[in-house]
Amino acid sequence: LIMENRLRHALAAGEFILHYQPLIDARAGHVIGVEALARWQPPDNTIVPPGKFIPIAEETGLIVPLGEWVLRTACEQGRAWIDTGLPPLVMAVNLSVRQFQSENLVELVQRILEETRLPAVCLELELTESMFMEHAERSIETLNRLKALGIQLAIDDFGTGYSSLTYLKRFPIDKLKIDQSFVRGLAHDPNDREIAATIIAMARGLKLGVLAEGIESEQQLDFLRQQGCDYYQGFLFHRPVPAIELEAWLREHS
Ligand code: G
Ligand code: G
Ligand code: MN
Ligand code: NA
Repeated sequence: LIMENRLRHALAAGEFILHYQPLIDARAGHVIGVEALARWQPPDNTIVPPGKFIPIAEETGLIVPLGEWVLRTACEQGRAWIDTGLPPLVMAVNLSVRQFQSENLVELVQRILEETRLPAVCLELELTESMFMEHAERSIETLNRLKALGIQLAIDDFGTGYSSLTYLKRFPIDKLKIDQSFVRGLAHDPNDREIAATIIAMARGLKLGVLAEGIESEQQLDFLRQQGCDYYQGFLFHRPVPAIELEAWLREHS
């Protein structure tokens, strides 16, 4: 309860910030977008990672106003970058289970796109497999309505959930993001190599884009390149940083 009140106060006081991490096109080598990642910066100037507050926000329902703030702020930033003359970048935003299941998600996304004037094609929502475990039919309907807005849909942490793969053919998904737990072992773990290679081949077969997260080394990158992975993300390219710290880099790499 103390934490809930602190988070509620933090949202009202503007203590949440977004960091942005580049997404890289494997063939062209340039940046194609960024992922927005929430951080909490209390007045003592420490930075609290999302693992410490997203679960609590999710339990208490505060994720709904917080998620709306994240979505609006990310879309505003995407628009601001276009207005400074950068090419349109993908703005990838994480959704929580509760946000995905909320009644007015589609209307909210539509309203924020209109208010911020971010082209719909620039917005990519990151979903997780766990969102589809219950209420599959309702999930399909929500996803179809989101797609009808013109946005992109990605599955985050792919391979770590417990859901069946049937949703890949039934749901309007654009991209798979291979979880970083598989990327970590690519240089030395034959199982991780097999899993990553299989996800990439399956994505190609299903005509889905595929991105590898958490790339930290050249060895990991070499393997992913050999397998034909479409997009990269990880500290090897850039850490998540505030918008202001990324702008020059985006200009140089787009
Ligand atoms: O940035 P970091 O690696 O610490 O993020 C940890 C986790 O927090 C990731 O799984 C990421 O998806 C999640 N996360 C980051 N920002 C947000 C957000 O704005 N909303 C939701 N729902 N999850 C987020
Ligand atoms: O679950 P999700 O994909 O949203 O989580 C993204 C998280 O991964 C972010 O919190 C980000 O800080 C973290 N991250 C991004 N790149 C790397 C990386 O190369 N190595 C590690 N360890 N974490 C990373
Ligand atoms: Mn993510
Ligand atoms: Na992930």
